[in-house]
Amino acid sequence: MVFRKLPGVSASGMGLRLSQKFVFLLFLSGLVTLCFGALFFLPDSVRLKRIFLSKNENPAVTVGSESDARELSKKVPGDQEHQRASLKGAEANGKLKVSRKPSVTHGARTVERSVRTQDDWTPARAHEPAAREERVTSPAHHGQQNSGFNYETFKKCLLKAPLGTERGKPSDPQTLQRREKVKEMMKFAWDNYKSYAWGKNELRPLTKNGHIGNMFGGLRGASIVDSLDTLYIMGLMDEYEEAKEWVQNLDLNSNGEASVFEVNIRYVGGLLSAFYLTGAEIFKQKVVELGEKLLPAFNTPTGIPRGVINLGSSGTSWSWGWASAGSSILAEFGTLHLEFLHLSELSGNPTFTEKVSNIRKLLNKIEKPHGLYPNFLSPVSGNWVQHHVSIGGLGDSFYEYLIKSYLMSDKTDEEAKKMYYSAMEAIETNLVQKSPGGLTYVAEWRGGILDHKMGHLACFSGGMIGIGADDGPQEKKQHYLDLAAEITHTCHESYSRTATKLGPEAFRFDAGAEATATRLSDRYYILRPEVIESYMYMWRLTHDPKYREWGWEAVEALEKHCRVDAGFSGIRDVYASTVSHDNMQQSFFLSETLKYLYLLFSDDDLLPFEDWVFNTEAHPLPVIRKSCQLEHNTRQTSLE
Ligand code: DMJ
Repeated sequence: MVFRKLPGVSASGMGLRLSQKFVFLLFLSGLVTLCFGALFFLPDSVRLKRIFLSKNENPAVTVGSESDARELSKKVPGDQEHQRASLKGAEANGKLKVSRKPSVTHGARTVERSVRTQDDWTPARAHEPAAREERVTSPAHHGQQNSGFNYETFKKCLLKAPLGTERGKPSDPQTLQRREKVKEMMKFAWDNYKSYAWGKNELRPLTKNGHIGNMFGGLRGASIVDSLDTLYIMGLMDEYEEAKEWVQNLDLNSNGEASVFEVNIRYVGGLLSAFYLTGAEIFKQKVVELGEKLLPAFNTPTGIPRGVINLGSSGTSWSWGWASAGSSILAEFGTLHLEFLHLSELSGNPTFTEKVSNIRKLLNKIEKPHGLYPNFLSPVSGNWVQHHVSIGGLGDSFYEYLIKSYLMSDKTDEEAKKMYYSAMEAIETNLVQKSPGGLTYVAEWRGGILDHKMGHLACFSGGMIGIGADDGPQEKKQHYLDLAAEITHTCHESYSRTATKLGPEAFRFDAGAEATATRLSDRYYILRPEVIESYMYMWRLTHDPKYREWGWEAVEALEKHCRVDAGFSGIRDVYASTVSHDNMQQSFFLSETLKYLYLLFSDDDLLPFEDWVFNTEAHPLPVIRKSCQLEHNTRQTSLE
């Protein structure tokens, strides 16, 4: 049929003019676009999205803002650790939303044996009957590639015995007594966890029960895995055996939503350390299996992992709902390098290394405002999402892992070294400040505007700058040591200016404040380690006795204010002499706070820095000496 066009008359015969028809069509198409678009913008469109989008499609970026997260996290101070500066891992009791976005697609240097050779190792261990070392049996676990990793070779490539001559026993009686006290605290914390919360993630010491939370995606026993190496180095061998026994049945087939970062630093880090210290095959099997479950989080257009993953078979991953515009967090995706290199080492699977090398490559390439690394990056576009920079929460361990990657590579990873020292330059130029009272602090940066605040989390930086002092420009060595000492001093001030002698979550340097919390919401202390961590590093680097004294002040304060009938608890207000407890014994108290205190009161040969770097949860990981391992393997092959 042919329609004859009459001027001004609709061809359809509906009485509409051509222009009217055009407007009508325009309206219709607008309506359709609007309805379809609404699926993506309505706050709870998740289920619909799941219907309309396949897992391989890349949805629009998520919504959520940093300030939302801050507000929400303020409501749950000190309850759950996920959190850098109260923002990190902010599912806070399940109150923060996770944006359910389906994942998109997902030198060889000659080793100098300067101090003690490997041959000295065995006699050293003979003094330590308690430190049982377990033989590696089968080379490869089902489902794992044959890595060629050999535990005996690994040990030969260490420069010193991991536990020292006498497990780091200090010679002077007072230090020894203090160390014994710390060990007693660990046993007390452990025994209570065992009695009231066994198999749960943390102990609630007031109500005497366990806490599971939703940070680890259905994984259990965070306190057990986090404690393995602390128990072992303290010589609490019965307790270590109980923990190891439990790990035999650690169920990795959980289906929940986990923080990639938290699972990595606590579980992967804890299992790796336990394996390297003991050689027990079970830890290696578990850690490689768990590492593989984290891999789908990297299936994004850029390879920058998302923050949350379903550990079940779907491997779906999401961005945190609170992170700006579906972004990933610098301190989260920047804190995988050490563990992932070791996962490749143990499994023989290069994928782990490739994933983190790719993150490094992107960060190296991308333009940095004033040389600084903002905290939020889109895993879709690979661009910064906003310009908040911090060496505390959201940024912190990214910088830590740069210098530690260099150290862990036997000082061969030049790229990490370069990135670390340039970042330090930018931080010094833009963030490091001196208060009117003469305290050095590291402020935060919000698109060029300084926020004169330092979080407890940022206090790890004293130690980090200290260990990095040696390998930077030689003319800056003393400068970095001084800066490290000044920051550690400021962090100590934040403790000594409170009624409890424990430090607040954040302290400020404005409106007349000098290292004190001005907001009620910043006054809590959740058994965090960062200040003590810096004491430990500064002690090893300088042997200035003040660091041990400061550590002892912290022990006394913990005993007085945090120890309760059934464990240790965080407190809600460090400025109140009558404390109110938060009823949570965080797993990092066992893995970090008590371990750093124990090391502070030990000789330097317990986990010597020449051989070990600590991951951000204080799990020691050995320096990888490729050339040494190669040399031994070649020798071995030629003997066969
Ligand atoms: C720990 O889980 C780690 O140190 C992490 O890097 C920061 N937060 C806690 C301790 O405060």
